[in-house]
Amino acid sequence: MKTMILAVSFLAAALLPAAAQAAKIRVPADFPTIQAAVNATTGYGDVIEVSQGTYLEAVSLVFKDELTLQAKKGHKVIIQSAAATPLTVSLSSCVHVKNLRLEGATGSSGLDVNLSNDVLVEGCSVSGSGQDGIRILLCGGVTVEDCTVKWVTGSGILVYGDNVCLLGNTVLHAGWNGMRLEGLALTVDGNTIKDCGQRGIVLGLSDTTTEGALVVKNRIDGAAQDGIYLDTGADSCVILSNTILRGDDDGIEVALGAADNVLQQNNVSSTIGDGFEVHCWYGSFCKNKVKKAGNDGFWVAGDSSHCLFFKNTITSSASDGFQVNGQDSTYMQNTANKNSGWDCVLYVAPGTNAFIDNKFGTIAE
Ligand SMILES: [Ca+2]
Ligand SMILES: [Ca+2]
Repeated sequence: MKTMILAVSFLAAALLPAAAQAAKIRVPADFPTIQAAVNATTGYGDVIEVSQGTYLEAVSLVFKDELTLQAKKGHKVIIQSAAATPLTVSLSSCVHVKNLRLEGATGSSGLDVNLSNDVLVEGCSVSGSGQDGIRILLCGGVTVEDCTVKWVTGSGILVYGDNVCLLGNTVLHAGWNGMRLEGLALTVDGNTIKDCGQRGIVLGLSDTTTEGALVVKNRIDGAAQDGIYLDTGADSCVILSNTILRGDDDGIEVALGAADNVLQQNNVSSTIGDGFEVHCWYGSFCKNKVKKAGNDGFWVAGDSSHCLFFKNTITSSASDGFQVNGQDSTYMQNTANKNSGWDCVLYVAPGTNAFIDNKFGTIAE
């Protein structure tokens, strides 16, 4: 037994030199600038710990593996750049960026992560950038968690990549969209988006596929356009338990060409446009609640078909509850009442849709 323990100890000792190469580098104690510290990292698992201060730099991490860049615990660390991006992570993997404030960047984005994988950005804040707040391009496996983006000219967070998670972030006063994403297996969970100049969350950048996104428990308040928008090519996404209020356009719009999406248990209230604007094919709309829509509760457009509307509740819309223009869809066990127009109005031949067991206060054909 003793021999075995010795053997294990020997093995551990043999493995130690590799681990021992990981260094802790302090800024400004060891290097005056963050970039100098980044350049000095060589091994795997290095940690750069930055002490309180404002660093006037545009820091770039290129070809780095297993590197952590973080503010010292309890220290307020600002990386400020007048025009260029304050922090860029490129061609790197296993990078952890934590508790940094990225400011300025009037000519660019606040944080760029590109051509990288396995990157975690945690507890950072971005403000003042002249383009997007955080931009993740051509990446796989990036998580942005508990970050704040505010007062940026472009979108709050822009994603073009696969397996990207946006968790518990706050976006305030983005000039364009709060979050705009395209890619496979994206997760947008528990974020707060307030007062952005365009849409709250957009799935789709171009017409290529955004497949299998999960958008859950986000709160979108005061978007100048739609709260959530599924663009053409957003397929097989799940939009679940989001809250959308005070929008200037529709609560949720699903564009023509988006297919096989599930929109369930979302709460939409006090929008200026429709609660839901539906153009899509094979959409499933279940147990959503729309209250005080400025137009229709559900405007089901003439280009939509093969959708299921099940157990949705619509009250107090300024126009109709359901305005049905689409075809070949099923309306089952929905409730609509106290809407200013008709609770349900059919502009297509009723025979193209199935109505089963709904509770509509008023109905017109
Ligand atoms: Ca719209
Ligand atoms: Ca609309």
